[in-house]
Amino acid sequence: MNGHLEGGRETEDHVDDPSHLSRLTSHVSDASALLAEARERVDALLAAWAERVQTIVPGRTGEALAYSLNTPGKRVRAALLMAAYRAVGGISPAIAAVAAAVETVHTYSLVHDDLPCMDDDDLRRGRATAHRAFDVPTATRVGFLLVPVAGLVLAQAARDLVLPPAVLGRMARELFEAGGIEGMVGGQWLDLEAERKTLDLDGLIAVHRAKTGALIRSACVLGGIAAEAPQSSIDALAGYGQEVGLAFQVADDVLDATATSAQLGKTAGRDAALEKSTYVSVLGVERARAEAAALSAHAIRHLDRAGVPSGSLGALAQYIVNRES
Ligand code: GRG
Repeated sequence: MNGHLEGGRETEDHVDDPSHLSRLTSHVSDASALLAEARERVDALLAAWAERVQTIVPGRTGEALAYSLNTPGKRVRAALLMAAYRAVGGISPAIAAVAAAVETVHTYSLVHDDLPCMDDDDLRRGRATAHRAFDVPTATRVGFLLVPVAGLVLAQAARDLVLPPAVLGRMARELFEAGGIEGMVGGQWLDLEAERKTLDLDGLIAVHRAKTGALIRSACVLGGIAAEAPQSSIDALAGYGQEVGLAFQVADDVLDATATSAQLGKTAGRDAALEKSTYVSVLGVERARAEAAALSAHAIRHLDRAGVPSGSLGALAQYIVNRES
């Protein structure tokens, strides 16, 4: 090997060498392989955390925590994070632990989103929602407890990656700001307030970017921070993440209107039932699909402009808008 490692990251001369890159990423060069890898690694890590949290939180709440952590998701955020890390030269397999922290925050948001005081849903990831499998107070506690669990998962990830404390601090700030009032929580708040109101496209974009986009963008940025990439590459990942984050929610709006509950593993048609403004209600299905595709193409341009290899991230951007669940 000609290059050398800096904090688990390969130097730029290696990143720019296409033959080296293809060796590094050949096994994950398409979206389905990346997602399968992310699922395998992250599910194993979360299963270990599920066992561990049950020794700290006993009884029914511990069981419900384990149930939520072990409920299988697509792990799109994890795949994006791992692909972003590799795109800027990261090579450690321990990056999956950072992805597990993001998926833990995502899982908390789904547990709370499904509660009767929010979207009130019975089905999630093909299984009963946490408050249906257990009860509302237990599921409420589970959601809150998953936030500090995410902090523990992230701290362990930084140790596994042998990252300095300042990098852990930067990652923690990135993740919890994205998950907070200026990101996911704020977006959900706007979304709840918008029920039974008609939003225009700008209003809708503001909700989607915060509610769904912020955590997806953050997953991409975290890949860059964990690789200790230059700021210009992290900015490109942020631009990419912002576009695919919005595209993800536009595709979600389309799927909610066009797919079945069996296909989605969650109740289809929920947006119409809750009288929510969505890309489909504002633009119709076909224009919403076209908008998602345009956002995905635009996302890749952020990477190309900064010279960040866009193979795997490009494949994921396409998957995000073409997915069937
Ligand atoms: C206190 C106001 C307040 C909010 C708490 C509940 C909450 C925080 C935020 C909800 C955010 C949310 C549910 C956004 C929707 C994101 C979305 C499209 C989820 C579906 O993602 P997938 O398809 O799910 O990746 P899987 O199951 O595959 O992981």
